[in-house]
Amino acid sequence: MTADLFDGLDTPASAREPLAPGAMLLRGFARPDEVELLAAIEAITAQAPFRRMITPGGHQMSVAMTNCGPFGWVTDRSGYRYDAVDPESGQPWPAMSPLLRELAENAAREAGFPGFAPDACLINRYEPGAKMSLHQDRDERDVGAPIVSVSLGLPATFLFGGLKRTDKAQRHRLVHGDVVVWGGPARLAFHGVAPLADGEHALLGSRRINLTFRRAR
Ligand code: MD3
Ligand code: FE
Repeated sequence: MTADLFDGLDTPASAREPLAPGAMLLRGFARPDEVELLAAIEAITAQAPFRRMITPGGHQMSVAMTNCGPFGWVTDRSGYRYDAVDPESGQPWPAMSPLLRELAENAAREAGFPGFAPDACLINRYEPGAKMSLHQDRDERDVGAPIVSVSLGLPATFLFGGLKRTDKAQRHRLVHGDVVVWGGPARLAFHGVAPLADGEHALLGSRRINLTFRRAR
């Protein structure tokens, strides 16, 4: 018999790290799909380019964003919302390809959320210095559904706090190919990303891209 690293699913148990109740890190889960994922992102951004949106408070975000799927997350002076239309083009967001959707569904299943059916994928691009302040994701109708995040490119320090903004945050390093499923009690936790450090990634250059798959409606 081989060592009991495999438990019958397709991720070795050793690569599955619980971060907190409801939050499961699947180290390197997206690595086998990296080339196809980057091609899919290229195709999406050709139709719906990355843009730095404006918060309701009037600040321009340091992270550039776009979306794919039936709904996309947007912010402007009037607030945060999910919209079926890209406000820059007036067109629907690019489709969520089966590769992307199945990656998210498979990760969610591994983390104990079978039947996850994302209808939105927010794509964030960080260049050195870009950050995301502590926030909660609560614009989705059903917060019983998890969020699946996929990290690509440069490593980032991810901040994971509690249900109150002032709760002390844990820090986790997320690297290329890591996937995290955020559900259950972790779903409404405050979280953010520390300013991206300079660096060079073999496939992405001096950038980090994060995809978050959501059930918006
Ligand atoms: C924990 N993005 O887009 S992904 C976001 O790396 C966002 O770009 C970060 O926070 C990024 O909203 C973090 C990890 C993540 C995403 C959603 C969560 C962690 C989460 C929702 C609830 C709890
Ligand atoms: Fe978030």
